[in-house]
Amino acid sequence: MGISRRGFIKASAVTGATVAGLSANKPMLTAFSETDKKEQIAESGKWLASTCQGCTTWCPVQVYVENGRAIKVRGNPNSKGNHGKICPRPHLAIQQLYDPDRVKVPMKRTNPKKGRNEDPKFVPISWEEAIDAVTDKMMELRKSHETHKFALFRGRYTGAADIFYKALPTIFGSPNNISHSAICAEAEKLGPYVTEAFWDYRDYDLEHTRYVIMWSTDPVSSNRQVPHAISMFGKVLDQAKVAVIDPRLSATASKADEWLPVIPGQDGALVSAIAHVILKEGIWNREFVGDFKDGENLFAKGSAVDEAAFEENKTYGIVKWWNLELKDRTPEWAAEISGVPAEQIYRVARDFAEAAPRAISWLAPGSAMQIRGGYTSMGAHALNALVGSIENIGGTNRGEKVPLESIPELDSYLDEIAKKGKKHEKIDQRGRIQFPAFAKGELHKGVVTNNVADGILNEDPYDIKMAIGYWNNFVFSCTGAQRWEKAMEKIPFYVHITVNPAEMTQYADIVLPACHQLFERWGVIKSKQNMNAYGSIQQPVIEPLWDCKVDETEIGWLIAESFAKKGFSNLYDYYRNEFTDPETGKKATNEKEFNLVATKFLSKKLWDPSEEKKGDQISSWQEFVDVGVWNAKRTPYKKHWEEGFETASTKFEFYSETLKGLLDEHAKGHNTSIDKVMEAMKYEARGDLAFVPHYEEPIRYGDEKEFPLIFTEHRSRLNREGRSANTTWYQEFKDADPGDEKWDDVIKINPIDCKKYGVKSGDRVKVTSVQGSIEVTVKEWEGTRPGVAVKCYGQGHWAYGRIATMDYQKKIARGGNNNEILPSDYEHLSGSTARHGGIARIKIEKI
Ligand SMILES: Nc1nc2c(c(=O)[nH]1)N[C@H]1C(S)=C(S)[C@@H](COP(=O)(O)OP(=O)(O)OC[C@H]3O[C@@H](n4cnc5c(=O)[nH]c(N)nc54)[C@H](O)[C@@H]3O)O[C@H]1N2
Ligand SMILES: Nc1nc2c(c(=O)[nH]1)N[C@H]1C(S)=C(S)[C@@H](COP(=O)(O)OP(=O)(O)OC[C@H]3O[C@@H](n4cnc5c(=O)[nH]c(N)nc54)[C@H](O)[C@@H]3O)O[C@H]1N2
Ligand code: SF4
Ligand SMILES: [Mo]
Repeated sequence: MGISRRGFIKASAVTGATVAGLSANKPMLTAFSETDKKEQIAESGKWLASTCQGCTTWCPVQVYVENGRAIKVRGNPNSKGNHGKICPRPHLAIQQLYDPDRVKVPMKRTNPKKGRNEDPKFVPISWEEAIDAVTDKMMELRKSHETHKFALFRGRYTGAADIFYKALPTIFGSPNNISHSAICAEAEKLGPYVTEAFWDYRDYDLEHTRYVIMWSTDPVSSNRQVPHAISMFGKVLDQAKVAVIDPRLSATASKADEWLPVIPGQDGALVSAIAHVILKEGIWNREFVGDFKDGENLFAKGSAVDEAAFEENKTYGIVKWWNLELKDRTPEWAAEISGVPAEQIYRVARDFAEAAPRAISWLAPGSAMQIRGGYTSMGAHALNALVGSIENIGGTNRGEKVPLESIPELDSYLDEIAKKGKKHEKIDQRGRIQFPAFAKGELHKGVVTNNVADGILNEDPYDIKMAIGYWNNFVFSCTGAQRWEKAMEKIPFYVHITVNPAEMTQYADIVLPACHQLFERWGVIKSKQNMNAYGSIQQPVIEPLWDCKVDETEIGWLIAESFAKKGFSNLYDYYRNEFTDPETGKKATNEKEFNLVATKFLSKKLWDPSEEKKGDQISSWQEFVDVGVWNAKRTPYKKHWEEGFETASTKFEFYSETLKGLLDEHAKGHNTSIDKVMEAMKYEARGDLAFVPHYEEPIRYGDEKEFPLIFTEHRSRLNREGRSANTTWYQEFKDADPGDEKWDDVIKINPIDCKKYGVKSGDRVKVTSVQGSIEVTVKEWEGTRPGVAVKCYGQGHWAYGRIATMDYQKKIARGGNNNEILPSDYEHLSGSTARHGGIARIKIEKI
C-alpha cells in the first residue's frame, strides 16, 4: 500500500544495495524510505488533515488518500495534543464511510403508520423535493403562529453547530433546540463548576503526575484524551500509582496498583472517607488550602471545629465541609456502604496526599451521571483541591483559549412571529422546580434532553408537530428508550439527517443523507489534551461518496433558500449577509460555498495573518488546511491561583456559595425554599449540607427481592459513541472489551452469582428490570463484583444496518440495548440522564 509497483521494484533494488554495504551506516528502513521519495508520493497518494470525532477527544488526524479513496487514518504529527497518535477507533471510521448500508439519497416515507414494527416504505426522492417538503411543513407552522411546535434535535456537532442548531430555530421562532448534552456528561461538568467556576472537561497533566485516582474512568479505552492516555500510560505506571474506582475490572483497572470495586452508586461514601483521612491525618496541601492559625491540626474524628481557627488560602469553606459532612465519615463507615475495605481507603487517601500536588482525582461520568451524582462530581473534584493539584504540575488543569469565532448576532433577523414563538416554554420543561438545569453558571441554560420524550408524549407544555434531528439517535441512546419510540410515533412530521438508517430514522417522514464528519466536509473544532488546547480542521479529503450533504451548513442553507422562495427570507438573509470569506471578501452563492465560507469565517483567528496569535503562527488559510491544526501555547500552571477563581467567593469553594446562589435564585423563582427544591430534585440533603460535597444514598429502581442484581454498564473501547455497530471490525474485535465476546452481547456476572442463579457462560437469558426486558448471553466473569451484573453499551440495534442487527429486514436486534432496561431518571441539578450508579435492579431468567 502506498507504493506503486515500479516504485517498489526500485526501492527494493536500493534496499538490496544497502544490505550489500553501500550505505551500511543507515538502518535498512530509513534507507528504504529515502529512496525515490518524490516519485512515491506523487504516484501513490497523500496524507490530508482532518479531525476525528469518534469520541469527545476530537483528535487532529491525517487521512491517507489514494486515487480518491480514503485508505487509512493516523494522528496528525503537527498536533501537540495527541502528538501524532490515535486510538483504534478512527480505523473503524473508514468502514463507516464505505459502509454499504449508508443512507445514499434523500428518501420519503410512504407508509403513514409509524412504529417499530411498521416498514416505513421509504422511496428515493430528489434533494429539491425533500427540502420542499420540509419547508412546506415549517411554513405551515409560521402561518398558524405555532413555530414553537417545531423542534431541532442534535447529537454530535462541530464548531459550526450554532449556524444550524441555534440560528435555524431562533430565526424561525422556536425555543426548542434540543442537544444531546444532558445524555452525555453534563453532571460531570457540574462539580468543577460549583467549586471553581469552570464548566468544562479537565485536562490532566499525566506526564508529571505521581498518583491518579480514576473515578469510573478507563482512559486507555474511553473518556476524553484517549491517544494521549494510551501513549502515556506506561510512563504513568512507572512513575505514579494508579487507583481505579469502578465496579468492574476495566482495562485500566487490570493494570492499576489499586482496584476499588465499589458497589455502584456508593462513590460518595469513598469521597467523604478519603477527604476525612486527609484532613484528620493533617496531610492536606497547605499552600492551596491554608492551615490552622496556631499550626495544630484540630480535625479529630467526630468533633466539630471552630471556623475562626483555620486560615484558608486559595479555598473557601474547608471547616464547614468538615463540620457538615466529613467529621464522622471514617473509612470504616464507608467500607460498610461501598464494599471497599477500610484499609484500602486509608492507603489510597494517604498515598494520594503524599504525591501532592502531583496527584489527580480524575472525575468521569460513571460517578457523576447518577440520580444523586451531583455531589460526587463535586466531591471527587474537590479532592484535587485538598492536595493542591488544581491547575498544578501533575494535576488537574483547564486549557488555553482557542479563539474560534462565534456566529454573528441573530436579533435583527427575528420577526414578530419568531419573537413570540421563542417565548414559549421549552419542550424539555427545564426551569420547572425539579429542573434548575444550570449550565455554564446560568440557570435553565442546560438542556434536559431525555425529558423531551415525556414532554412530547404528555403534550406538556404543548404538542410537537414537527422535528428535525441530526447526528443523533435518541430512540437508541436515551434511557427508557421505549418512551422515545412512542414519542417518535406521535410526532406528525419528522426529518432525520443521518449517515446510517438508525432507530431514529425508522420514524422519519423525510430522510436526508449526511456527509461523514471525518472525510466529507469542511469544519473546524476545538479541544484539548496533553496540556495543549487546539483548533483542528475537517476537510473533504474525498468527494462525498453518495448524494449526501453537510448537516450544519449545507442543509441549513438549502432550507433557508427554500424559505426565501416561499416568502420568508430572514434565515437566508442572515446566512448571506453575515458570513463572508475573510480571505476573499466573497459571500457564498450556494450551499457548498457556504460550508467553506462558514468554516473560514469561524476559524479566521487561527490563520488570518492580521490576527495576533497566542500559539502557532499560521499565516494563511492554505497553511491551516495543510498543517490541519493550530496549537495554543501550553497551558500554564496556577493561573487562577493568582487571578482568583470566578466563583462567588473568588476562591475554590468546598462550601459552594456559587451553588447556593443558583439554588436560591431558582427557589425564589418558584416562591419556595431551597429545601423544597432539593426534595423535588430527589436529593436527601437539607440546609447547608446542600452546598458541600456529601454522601447521598443511591436510588435504585426495582425491589431487591424481585430484582436481586444491580445492573451497571460501561462503554465499548471500539464504539465511536453510538456509531460503530454496523462495522465488521467492531463486531470482530468486540472482545477488546474485557470479558466480552466477538459478534455477541454478554451480561458479565460473577461466578458466585452464576452458581446462585443457575446460569453459566453461553446461556441465553432474559434480563428484566422495571423498565423492560432484553435478551443476551451470560458470561461468567470474575471482573464483576458479586451482586452486580455488568454489560457493555452499544449492541442491541434493531436498525442501523445489516451488521449491527441480526436481521435488519425483520428488525431483530443483535443482543440488547441497555437503554431498554435502564429507566429514565435524572441528576436534576444539571438535567443529566442518570445511566450509572446502578440505577436499575434486574433479574435474569434462562430462555
Ligand atoms: N446506556 C447508555 N446510553 C448512552 C451512553 C452510554 O454510555 N450508555 N452514552 C451516552 C453518551 S455519552 C452520548 S454522547 C450519547 C450519544 O448519542 P446520540 O447523540 O444520540 O448519537 P449516536 O448514538 O452516536 O448516534 C449517531 C447518529 O448520527 C448518525 N451519524 C453518524 N455519523 C454521522 C455524521 O458524520 N454526520 C451526521 N449528520 N450523522 C452521523 C448515525 O447514523 C446515528 O444516527 O449516547 C448516550 N447514551
Ligand atoms: N471508546 C470510547 N471512548 C469514548 C466514547 C465512546 O463511545 N467510546 N464516548 C465519548 C463520550 S461521548 C463520553 S461522554 C466519554 C465518557 O467518558 P467515560 O469515562 O467513558 O464515561 P462512562 O462511559 O460514562 O463511564 C463508564 C465507567 O463507569 C463505570 N461505572 C458504572 N457505574 C459506576 C458507579 O456507580 N461508580 C463508579 N465508580 N463507576 C461506575 C463503568 O464500569 C465504566 O467503566 O467518553 C468519550 N470516549
Ligand atoms: S475516537 Fe476519539 S480518541 Fe480516538 S482518535 Fe477519534 S477522537 Fe481521538
Ligand atoms: Mo458523551
